[in-house]
Amino acid sequence: MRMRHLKSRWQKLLCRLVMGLSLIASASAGAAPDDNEEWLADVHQLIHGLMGDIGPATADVGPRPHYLVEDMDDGWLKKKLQSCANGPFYRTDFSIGHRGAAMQFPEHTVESYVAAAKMGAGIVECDVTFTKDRELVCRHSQCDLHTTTNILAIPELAAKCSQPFTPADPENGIPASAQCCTSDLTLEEFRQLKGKMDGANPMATTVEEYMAGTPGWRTDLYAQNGTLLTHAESIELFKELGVKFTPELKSPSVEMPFEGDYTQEDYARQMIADYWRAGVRARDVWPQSFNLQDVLYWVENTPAYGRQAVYLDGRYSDPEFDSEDPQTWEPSMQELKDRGVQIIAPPTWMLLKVNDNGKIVPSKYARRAKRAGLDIITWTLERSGPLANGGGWYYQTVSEAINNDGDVMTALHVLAKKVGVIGVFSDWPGTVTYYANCMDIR
Ligand SMILES: [Ca+2]
Ligand SMILES: [Ca+2]
Repeated sequence: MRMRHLKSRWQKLLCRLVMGLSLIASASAGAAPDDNEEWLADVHQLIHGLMGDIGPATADVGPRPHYLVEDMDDGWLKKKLQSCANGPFYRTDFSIGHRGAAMQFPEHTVESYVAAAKMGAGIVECDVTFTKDRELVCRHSQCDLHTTTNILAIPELAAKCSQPFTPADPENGIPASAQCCTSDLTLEEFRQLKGKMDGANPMATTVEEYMAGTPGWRTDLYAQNGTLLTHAESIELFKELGVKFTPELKSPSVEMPFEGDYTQEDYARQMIADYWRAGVRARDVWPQSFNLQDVLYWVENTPAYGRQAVYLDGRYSDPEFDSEDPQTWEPSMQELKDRGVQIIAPPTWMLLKVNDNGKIVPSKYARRAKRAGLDIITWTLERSGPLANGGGWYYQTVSEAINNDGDVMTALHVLAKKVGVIGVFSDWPGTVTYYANCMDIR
């Protein structure tokens, strides 16, 4: 039975390879069959097809970083970065693929992850959530299937959504809506979905209009067949690519314990167990969560993996929070350190401010985190589209110093050299790889 199952999957894989697609999801069932040499050989062949000869020693950063460097304001940093136009470019752990390479590839798909690795991301992210049958899968949120996949276009699966598609009612000012969660589906049902660019059109009166929500500065060019995958499959894929791992335990959208007996701790433990099972060294894994309790759970119960656990700082959602006023940070940087947190990860804007001379410099938050001995990772570069109007949410503390696309490199330079972050998530890893390679940051 197992052989027949594998054989049919292998045939599917071959068929889709011919079509130029990528197929980790279809090559494995449930937990990745890491004892199966044939499966690994298939994966290896597939990666070779998508990656060519690109390995850790070379990265293909593509044209965008060169465009950004040319667009920079004049100065020594621009000259320095121009001097690196011919490389060499290579993989670096400083460059972290946020949801893969989500600027142009549908997030959390094989295609997006491979693109990230190809652009030199040394670490790639699977955001982790769970299905109805408690299988861990890569999605940014438990309930984003209606904006990140084609679920609404598949009537029998759309029928399982927590809330079906409801068209906009312009006369009464009511936007279109839907709510489709991984926990609405079994893994088998989840596997029938294809990834698309994240977005929805709130003015839509049809499903087709609703699904067409990609911002003009992204693209649907690579979004026709996004291959979804489980967390275990992402581990096998990343192993084959030779990249490291930064899974994020996403906050459940359903009440926990789920169905009465699946607790938050079960969920946090299950994510780590996938690495044990796959034989991944703890030092290659950076588990993340916005929930401090998850981070402390790993620190206390899975200490090898807790050592590099990343506390994602979402405290900005508290209106009292001020990245220039330590009195508003609770717990304090020192308290976090004392409780065993080693790495803190705020959004880029919390680490930056503009000084009296109009220059971007480290914020008080950044300086206090360093002083407490915390390492810092930050998110997310290349998620803001054109920067002519100040860059929006990710640049909110420095918008007065941001007025052209090349300013992303200036901000990145302050994060790297003045704040001293150890890694930067980006939606287009080539940009961070180019900078890091040029500055000899490993
Ligand atoms: Ca994430
Ligand atoms: Ca500028």
